[in-house]
Amino acid sequence: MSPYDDLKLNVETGKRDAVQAQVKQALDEGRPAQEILQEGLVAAMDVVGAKMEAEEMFIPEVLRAAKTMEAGLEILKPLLAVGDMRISGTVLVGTVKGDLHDIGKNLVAMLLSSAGFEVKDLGINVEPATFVEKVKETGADFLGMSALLTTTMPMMQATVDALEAAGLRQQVTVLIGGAPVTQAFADQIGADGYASDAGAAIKVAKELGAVAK
Ligand code: B1M
Repeated sequence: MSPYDDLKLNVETGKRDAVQAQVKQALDEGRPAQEILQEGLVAAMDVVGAKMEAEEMFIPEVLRAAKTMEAGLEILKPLLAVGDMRISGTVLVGTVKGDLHDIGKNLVAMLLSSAGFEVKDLGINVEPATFVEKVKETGADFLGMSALLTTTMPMMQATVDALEAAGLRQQVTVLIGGAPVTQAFADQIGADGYASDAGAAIKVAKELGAVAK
């Protein structure tokens, strides 16, 4: 029994108003925004994922749950900001080609932005060539790629290779993440960093930023 059981069920079943009210209530009770995010909203999506895998939930219901989760996240957003120190660094973020999942990527973008990075979000289903073009165009310091499907992870490798072929690999620090992505995979494809969640993404970007050009 967790204090977030009701909230999780309401995310799962798409009860937007109830979710927003419960998030507000949890904040009023003094619960930390990070806890509400992880143990409530993100945990609900893990239940949804398990049900999706077991074919107990289907795409329209999963989408509804995702939108409901985002409605809860809207309320937490201002409280998840992690500081106002400006850091010199531009980060391009995007979900790789073939992949439409963007909740995690949006969360990473939001927290990086609140940590002081200048973030440019390229959206979902981003081709390796588009990542390369945008790195060239913006001179970004970091490229952050997200993948939620094992079948789209190879697009991260394709993007790293395309950066190499364009002679841009040394100019940009590549950071990757997403549920199926691991440090071992990051090492394998020659990415500079891996982060398991949005909080870790900031930490890794700051560490890598300190050693970048
Ligand atoms: Co999708 N889906 N989905 N789905 N979906 C998963 C990923 C899945 C694990 C569900 C399951 O079967 N258990 C499974 C993947 C299996 C696999 O590849 N091993 C799956 C599948 C199979 C599919 C489809 C193929 C289903 C189908 O059509 N038959 C299809 C593919 C569509 C496509 O992309 N081409 C599909 C579709 C969808 C929806 C569109 C319905 C919807 C996405 C809506 C949207 O994003 N706007 C959806 C959803 C919601 C999910 C689950 C349930 C939840 C994902 C989520 O938003 N989590 C997911 C199951 C799960 O992950 N538990 C599932 C919450 C979010 C905050 O976490 O995205 O992990 P996450 O992000 C985290 C970290 O990973 C990390 O930080 C984030 C915040 O802490 N992170 C980074 C992410 N990116 C990062 C980048 C970084 C650093 C860290 O650096 C740059």
